[in-house]
Amino acid sequence: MIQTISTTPYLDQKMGTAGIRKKVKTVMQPNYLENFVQSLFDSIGGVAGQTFVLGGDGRYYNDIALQKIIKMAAANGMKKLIIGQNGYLSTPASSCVLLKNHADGGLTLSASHNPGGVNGDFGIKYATSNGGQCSSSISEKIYSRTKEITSYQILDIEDIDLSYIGVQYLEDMEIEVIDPIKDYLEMMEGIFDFDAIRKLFKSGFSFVFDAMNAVTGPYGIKIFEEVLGAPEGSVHQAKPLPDFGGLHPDPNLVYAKHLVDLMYSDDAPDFAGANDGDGDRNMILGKKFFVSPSDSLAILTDNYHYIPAYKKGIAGVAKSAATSTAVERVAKNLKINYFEVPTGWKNFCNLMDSGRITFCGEESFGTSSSHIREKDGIWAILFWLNIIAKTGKSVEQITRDFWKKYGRTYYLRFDFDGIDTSVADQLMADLESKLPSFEGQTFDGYKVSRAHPFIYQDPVDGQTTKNGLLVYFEGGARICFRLSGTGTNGATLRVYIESYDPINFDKDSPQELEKLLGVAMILAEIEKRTGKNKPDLTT
Ligand code: G16
Repeated sequence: MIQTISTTPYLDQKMGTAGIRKKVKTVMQPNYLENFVQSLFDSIGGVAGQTFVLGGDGRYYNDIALQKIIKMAAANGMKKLIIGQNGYLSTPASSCVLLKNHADGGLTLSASHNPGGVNGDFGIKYATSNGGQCSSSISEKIYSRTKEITSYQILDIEDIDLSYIGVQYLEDMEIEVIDPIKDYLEMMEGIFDFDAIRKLFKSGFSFVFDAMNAVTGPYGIKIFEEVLGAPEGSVHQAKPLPDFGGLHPDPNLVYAKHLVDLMYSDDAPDFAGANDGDGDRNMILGKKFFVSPSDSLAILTDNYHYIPAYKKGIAGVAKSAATSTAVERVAKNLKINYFEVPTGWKNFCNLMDSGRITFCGEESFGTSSSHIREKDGIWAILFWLNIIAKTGKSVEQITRDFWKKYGRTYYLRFDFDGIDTSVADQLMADLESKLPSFEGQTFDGYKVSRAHPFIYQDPVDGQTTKNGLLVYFEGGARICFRLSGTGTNGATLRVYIESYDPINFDKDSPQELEKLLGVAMILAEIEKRTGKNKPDLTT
């Protein structure tokens, strides 16, 4: 039944910040998916005798892709595939299952927060045996292979039924269909004080979890409603849909506006959390209050002692360079390790594997710890609930206490979307060459103290990565410029801006950062080069 099918390469199968992401219609081209999967298998020396975890966020085309991958895995001699029932596994649950089973690798079919449906995006995240996404050197190898592939192997058989939990065999390959929630729930029970959170809900604490019609809906119902006792109906948009019900499943102030509107209304519950398509991102809101992701990382770190699993201490914390510096002040105060890494969760993994850090997070609504090697949306919400249950304070009080202790970092990210790739590349190259000349100059009242590219040397494998350009100003303000690695429509220029105020915590962030945005536009000549006089998206 094994067929060897001849194919010709596609030249655009390069992985970005987190796996490969393409328009669904691109992936539907003949042999497109098969070429990528076979190239992946080939470039890691084949998968004969290996065990992989397979799942996804249920987006459009996942059902077809799952079947193709199962048949290719068997044809390539894989020993075992562990698959989430009906093909569902959130990205954090996938990492959890991979680690628990000591699997060799994992494939999560997701384009994360990108929209779904036939006109949306499809993606594959590839994790290695440490539970985290593969390093850039492995993705480069896969990319090289995609450019020379001539054939792939696949079984010519009927589709496999993934609706029953249990074991079945395909040729010599074992397929274990698992409950996608069970292992993940057990892990969360081992980290947090579930009894304290149960009491909190019992006391009438009102709560909404918005799953954005994506994969964590069933996880939310099980964990928050059934196990922790949040009232039925607390989980909104709980049914995973292939097109996310038309939503852009990215939990931020723009794409989760419905939730923000609820939280700023007079009917707002005490707490709201939201996740993205594959459940690795999170947004935290209190009554008429939004917690910026950079602050959230810093607040969780400062409050680690409320969580049973971290009570004995944490080794350190890391953030991406683009993320605000709020957590740096916490690390200094707690006297724990502190690292800044390039954007991309994979860059935290060596630090976790080597015991250098326990927590990590990014401005792009991602926070997690070394319990897995991915960011974890539900983990972050449980962490907040656990702090609230222990302190009896609201989201706003906890955040204000934090600002009082450390000062407030005003922070926003401004995106300029759909730029011609060559224009964006040239903009970054020219900006980089001009950076040294900015030092000492004053722009609209902001004096540049230093300006340089962000270059990271991984302390474990010694690999050097350049990612983004940084401009620091006297007084603690900072601008970071970088190009996104997750888009599917031209280039997105991301401009991350922060300022620091040790005393005044009630300024409006857009107003506070307006002048610095103007400075960023001048430094990078954004309008002249892109024709855009304002960002397309502010988060
Ligand atoms: C991925 C990565 C994150 C990164 C984010 C945005 O998240 O895992 O590390 O911060 O993309 O990356 P970029 O700025 O390059 O678009 P996700 O949730 O999309 O997997």
